[in-house]
Amino acid sequence: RGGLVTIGETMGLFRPSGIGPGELVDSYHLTTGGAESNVAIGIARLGGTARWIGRVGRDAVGRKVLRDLRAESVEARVIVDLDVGTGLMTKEQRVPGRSAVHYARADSAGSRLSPGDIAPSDIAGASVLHVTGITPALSASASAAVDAAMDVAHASGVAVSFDVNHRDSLWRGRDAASVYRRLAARATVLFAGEDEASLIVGTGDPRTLALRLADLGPRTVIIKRGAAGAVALEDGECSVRAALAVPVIDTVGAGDAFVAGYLTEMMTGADPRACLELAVRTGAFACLAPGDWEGYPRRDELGLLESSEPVTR
Ligand code: KDG
Repeated sequence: RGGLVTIGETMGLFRPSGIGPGELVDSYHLTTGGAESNVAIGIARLGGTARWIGRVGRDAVGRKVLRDLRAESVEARVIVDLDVGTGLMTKEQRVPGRSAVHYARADSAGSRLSPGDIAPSDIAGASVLHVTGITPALSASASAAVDAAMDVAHASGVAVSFDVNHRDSLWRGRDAASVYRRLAARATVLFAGEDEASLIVGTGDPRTLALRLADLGPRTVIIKRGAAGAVALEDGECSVRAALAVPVIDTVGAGDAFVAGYLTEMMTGADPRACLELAVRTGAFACLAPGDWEGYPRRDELGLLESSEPVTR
């Protein structure tokens, strides 16, 4: 048994060459991104084993998704949908360090994920199944795929990690909170931002939010607070960790990096304090480079944030 397995949608990502209105930047670079595959890349960069399962279209973007994941040492099991294309998203930065993301993913290949795409053997051999609240928003079949994957995980004693990752524009008036409550109750480890936690259990300070989320069922709850750090609650014990201050270029993907850091350490049996340490460090690296996952650290780079050497040779 070993490593992480995750399911979700990964899209082509148009990254602008600079800051300004999207229609006026010089050019766009095509890269890829998806919350779950970002986590898989984060784990692989840190030396862990990660597998991603998802659907892409029969197009160049789908081939690029596969290529990027394999180049990052993620075991990708891709189902090629012959009828529709791979989803796309475009980033725009009007203010340094702040990004807007626009999706073109309605009825994309990734959103057609279904329970039949989940091979029990993909899940049963892992130590952690990671899912997010994005997938159930995509379609009824994608939502059922999350449930099917969790069923296999529960039947095989695989821990379930659930990151709420609320994307308001994908829910279009549907009741996201009740879906999140149901999935949180089935999770072993739950990650939520403060706003996401408030959506599920009402407002409160981070510790109160974590306690109320733990009442839903997960053994461990982590409240992600971005630049304010993070709080982890496990078996009633609370650990608090400040963030590392870095010059922020692009925060999109930092939450996934945080999760990758946390789960990498958790899979070695480390306690929440050690998991938070790697999580905030990995999250900080993610903010230093444009793109969702490009800035994620390798093991031997983790100390660079404290290095005083302007050049290493
Ligand atoms: O966490 C970053 C991702 O959320 C984003 O880049 C793409 O998966 C994505 C989504 O659905 O928002």
